[in-house]
Formats: sequence, structure tokens, C-alpha cells
Amino acid sequence: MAKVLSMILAGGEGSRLYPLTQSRTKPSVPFGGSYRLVDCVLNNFVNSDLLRIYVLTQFKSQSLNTHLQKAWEINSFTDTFIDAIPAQMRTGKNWYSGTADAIYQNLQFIESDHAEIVCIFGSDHIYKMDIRQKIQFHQAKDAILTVSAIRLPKEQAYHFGVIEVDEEGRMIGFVEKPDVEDAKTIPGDPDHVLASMGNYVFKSKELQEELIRDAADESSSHDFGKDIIPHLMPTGKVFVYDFTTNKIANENGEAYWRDVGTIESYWEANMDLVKSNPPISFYNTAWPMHTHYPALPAANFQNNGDTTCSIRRSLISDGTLVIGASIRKSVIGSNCFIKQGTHIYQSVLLGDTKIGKNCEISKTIIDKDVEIADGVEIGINLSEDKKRFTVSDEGIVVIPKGARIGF
Ligand code: ADQ
Ligand code: ADP
Repeated sequence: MAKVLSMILAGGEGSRLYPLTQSRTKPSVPFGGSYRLVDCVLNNFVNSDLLRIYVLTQFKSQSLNTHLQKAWEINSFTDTFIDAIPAQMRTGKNWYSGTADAIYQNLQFIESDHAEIVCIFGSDHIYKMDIRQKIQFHQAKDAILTVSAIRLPKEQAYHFGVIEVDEEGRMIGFVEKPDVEDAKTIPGDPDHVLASMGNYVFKSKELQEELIRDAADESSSHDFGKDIIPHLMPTGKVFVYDFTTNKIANENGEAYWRDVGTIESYWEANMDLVKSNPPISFYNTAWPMHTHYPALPAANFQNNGDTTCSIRRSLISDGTLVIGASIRKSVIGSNCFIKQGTHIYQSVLLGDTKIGKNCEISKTIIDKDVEIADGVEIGINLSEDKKRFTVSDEGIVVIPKGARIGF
């Protein structure tokens, strides 16, 4: 296989995930009890045996850096690495202005690497992909650039790059974030569009030339979706990789890919994990999901007199102690303490949180280091919750990191 260098874009501000991104960049937001969002893309590379990875960081990167060091340090005598590259203003006195500029400002790492192929992937999606299969497609087509794509409902078109493709898989149309009414639907399927998944495989030399050209173009916003893809498409050498053909993506019968850009989509992706038949599985030992496991004992459940502990359809992480509480369809991060008489329903706890006795908590996301007193209700009376907390349009309550409630 050709030599591959991978660059992961991990600088996203994640403003629509606020307040979960108040103190950390979006790829560092905890997910699924044990993970951070960035773990999905990193596991895709590592499980694909692609172990030469730069992670480009920018906004509020401390929490992400610590996670990368603790979970993803590769100590090896071979040519493998997972290195964080902070924004360093290497090309002028500006932070990254767009995703293409983030790569351009670090072009020297690509130039000096002599890889034939450069993978550029976003870091805030939940999915499994064997990236080798995408690279094989890219090479078979002799593409300059290959963009992964998935079919999505037309109403979501305004969040994504919308693609048109010919029978050979060549890209023949691309509009970044079109208005829904203008979005080109899939022929014969007026309710769906073909959306870019924001991950790219490039020929290294052509990528370098294109980024140098784009950097000199003052009218450009230096973004892959807005500028680079539309400029390269007329070469006829931009191809579209159909994600549904990826074998690992399909192991549960659906090619699962979620953009977790909003509170609602983040909550829904967590809820997907506690479905009786989850559409994505983290249980395949042939495709292990690595992360940082803190030194904590296994989760512990105890009754308290007549108050029994009852856990159903939930993920409970290490170090958590549940005494006589009921937990349904919830994801509980590590090191939580939940006391007797409390009911938790369809909620996501990010970890390090204490919840007192006789609380009622429903459809709530609780960030880390929160302490909740006895008898508190959250997610039950939304008009009350709106006075104190962030409540999404769809009624998901978010408790910010470090909050103390009901004391
Ligand atoms: P968006 O997701 O809107 O669209 P963007 O916000 O630019 O694209 O983020 C792409 C990735 O780059 C994310 O992982 C983000 O964290 C990271 N990133 C953003 N700004 C960065 C910066 N300054 N430095 C480093 N990293 C940064 C893109 C494509 C669409 C496609 C969707 C799929 O442009 O065409 O449909 O992804 O979600
Ligand atoms: P987050 O809320 O995203 O977890 P934190 O800053 O609380 O952000 O923690 C990120 C990781 O960094 C955790 O593993 C935590 O233990 C560790 N950490 C936080 N502060 C420090 C510090 N000052 N020195 C070393 N590790 C730290």
C-alpha cells in the first residue's frame, strides 16, 4: 500500500453544542460513557493500520491535548505517531481562517513527509469506517481527491456539502450548505440528497499545489467545502466514495454516520447506543474502540434497605456507584455517585457527578463535575428549567460543567 499521512481537523469551536463546548473544543466532548468524540475518527485510522497521524487543534485545546496524551500516545520504534499540532501562525499573524488554511499553515509537515496520499478527516462524527477500503477506491479511480458521501434527508441539506455524481463515481456537482429548496436531490429519490461526510483522501502533490494556489487567492475563504472541492471538481479527477459500500460501516445492517453538531443530535447519538438493537456497535473485538481508561474500579450497584437498584438499557462507566436508584435508557460516564430513590431517564451524564436522593431527571445532559442536592427535578417542568438552564428547542436540558444545583 502507498505511504499515507493523516491530518485530523480537531479545532472546531462547536458553538451549537454550547454549553458542552464552553470549556473544551468539540472533538473533546465526552461521548458514550467512556469516549470523547475524537476517539471515533482515531479508532477508524488505528484499526485501519494507518498510524501516522497529526491532530490539528485550535480552540480551547487543553482538554483535547490531555486526552490525546493519555489515550493515544504511541511509543514505538517504527515510523508511527499520533501528534497534536497546535495552531502556531506559521504563515502569518493569523489563526486558521478555514479548514484548508489549517492544512496550509502546516504544509511543511506534508512536504517533508514524502507520503503519496494524505487523508484529511474531521473529528466530530460518530461512525466506523475502514479507511483502507476508501483509499483502495481512490487509487482504483486514480483520483486527485476522493470525498466520502452518505444519503441524508433533504431537510438536512443546509448543514452539508451536497454532491452530484455520475455512474462512474465521478463528482459532477457540489454545493456547500445550499438552501434546502435549492439542494439537488438524488435522481429518482426526491426526498434525499447525497451529502459530503467532510472526509477527504488526496494525492499529496496535487493537494500541496492546490493549497498553495488557494492561499494566494484573496477571494477564497480557504475552506475545503466552499473553495477546494468546487475548484478541483472541473478536473474530472474528484471522486465520490459511497460509504454504504464500506464493510465495517455496515456490520449492523445500516451504514451509521452521525454529525453530532447540535445538542439534539448529540443526545440522539447517545440514545442510539442504548437501543435494544443499537445501529452502531462498539462491541466488535476485531474493531476495538480505544480510549483513555482512568484508574477506577468497576461500576457498583447496591440496594438501600427496601430501595432496590434497577438499571435497564443503560451504559454505566467505571467508578460509578449507584445505590437504590433507577436508571433507564441512559448513558452514565465514569466516577458518578447516584443515591437512593432517584430516577434517571433518557439522560446522559458525562462523569464525575453526584446526584442526591429522590431526584427525578429526564432527557437531561449533565456535564462533568456537577453536584445535585436531594429532591431536585430536572427535565420534568421545562418552563422552570428554561429559567435556570440551557434547554434545546426539542426540550433537552443541559447542565453545564461544575454546576451545583439545589443547595
Ligand atoms: P462543517 O462540519 O460545517 O462542514 P467545519 O465546521 O469547517 O465544517 O468543520 C470541519 C472539521 O474541521 C471539524 O472536525 C472541525 O472540528 C474542524 N475544524 C473547523 N475549524 C477548524 C480550524 N480552524 N482548525 C482546525 N480544525 C477545524 C464540513 C464540510 C461539508 C460536509 C460536513 C460534514 O465542509 O461539506 O458536508 O463537514 O459534516
Ligand atoms: P474535560 O471536562 O473535557 O474532561 P478537564 O480539563 O476537566 O476537561 O479534563 C481533561 C483531562 O485533563 C482529564 O483527564 C483531567 O484529569 C486532566 N486534567 C485536567 N486538568 C489537569 C491539569 N491541570 N493537569 C493535568 N491533567 C489535567
